[in-house]
Amino acid sequence: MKQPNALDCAHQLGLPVLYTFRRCPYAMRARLAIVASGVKVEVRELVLRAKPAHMLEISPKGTVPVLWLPDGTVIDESLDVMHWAVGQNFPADWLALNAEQQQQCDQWIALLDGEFKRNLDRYKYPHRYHVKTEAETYTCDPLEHRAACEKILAQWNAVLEQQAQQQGQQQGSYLFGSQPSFADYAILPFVRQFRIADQAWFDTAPGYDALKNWLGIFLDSSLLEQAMVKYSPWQPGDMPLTFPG
Ligand SMILES: N[C@@H](CCC(=O)N[C@@H](CS)C(=O)NCC(=O)O)C(=O)O
Repeated sequence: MKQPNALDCAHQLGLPVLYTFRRCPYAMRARLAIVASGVKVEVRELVLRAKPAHMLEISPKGTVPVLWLPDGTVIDESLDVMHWAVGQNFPADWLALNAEQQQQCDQWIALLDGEFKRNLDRYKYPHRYHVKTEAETYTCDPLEHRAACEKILAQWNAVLEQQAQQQGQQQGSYLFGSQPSFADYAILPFVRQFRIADQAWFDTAPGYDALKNWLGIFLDSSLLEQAMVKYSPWQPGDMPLTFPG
């Protein structure tokens, strides 16, 4: 077998290197911002059970996404990668948030990355989580965690409904109006995951029309299509690939 050497992992295209995993919602939000900003990176797809040694060397916490800039800077939090991308070239069709909207955006993202994600994981993979009481230990109840996610989704549904009413239209509403923003693309990959956990239930659940409309537009978007292009897992020495391609 060919042994990797440092050069096999180096920046070969003069572009930032993005370690990513296609299905990860954190990596997805980073890729959405990269595509929307029109910046190019060298992409290194991976599988979570076999993370490249080089990625672990530059970011020992071992989560994706990881962006490695040509000057050696490592950005290994998805929101920071988003901020980096839009800081390079702010997407023409995104709403630039004012201070008040930014505060709201940060609050929603904290709710999403905290309470929503915690409950989403337990809804999707109940067998991985156990509830311990003094008397017994049992697997958590996925429906309890789905209900906790729903409470949060209902808030966003109400915001989206209000935006649609203000614009006098049903189609194309985002969290801050008729234009998408950082908040929408930071949140939508996780709402997509929530739907996938039980698609038949989600698609027929009453009371989420505005949210479903918002998600539906995202799912049909060319932005998502470009962000979800498939790459084979990278190995040191592979020919470098650019993203978007
Ligand atoms: N706070 C991190 C979270 C990233 C994260 O947890 N990513 C998951 C994949 S969805 C991961 O890499 N987990 C490591 C593993 O499963 O080994 C971020 O926003 O970038």
